[in-house]
Amino acid sequence: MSTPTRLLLVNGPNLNMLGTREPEVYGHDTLADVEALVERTAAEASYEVRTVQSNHEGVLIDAIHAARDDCAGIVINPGALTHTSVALRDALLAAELPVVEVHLSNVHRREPFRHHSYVSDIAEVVVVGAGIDGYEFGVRQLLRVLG
Ligand code: DHK
Repeated sequence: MSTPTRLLLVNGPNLNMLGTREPEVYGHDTLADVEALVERTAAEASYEVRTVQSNHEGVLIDAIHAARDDCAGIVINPGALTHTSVALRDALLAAELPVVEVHLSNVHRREPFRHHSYVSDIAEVVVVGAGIDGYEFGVRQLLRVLG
């Protein structure tokens, strides 16, 4: 089977609130802005994007499992699940796809509980603190990894 020309963009809990949620931390751009930016960036390389945002861990896990069959890689901001979820980590491992982890804020400059990620050591690239631009960079890095 040929490699699919589709990426999965995963946004975790509370990221549906982008634009209104703590704008001093997460900025003024909305989730729709993030998704449009990712779609535009991927389209430059003729990749399409499937997007999922959920406040429910199982929905994200199901989407990651499904990506195994028809996506080439995953860009993920797991939100707070970054710091808590072995289940999400295991789903990413099960998908056997390259992963780029993105955080809008610089998690290392924030509370200590945000310093550990269950995803970073299984990600190809980790981008933190670049705001919405981090997603664009993350897509470009995923495309580089995919060759
Ligand atoms: C987003 C969240 O929702 C937080 O729980 C993480 C991350 C940081 C971000 O910076 O995008 O700790």
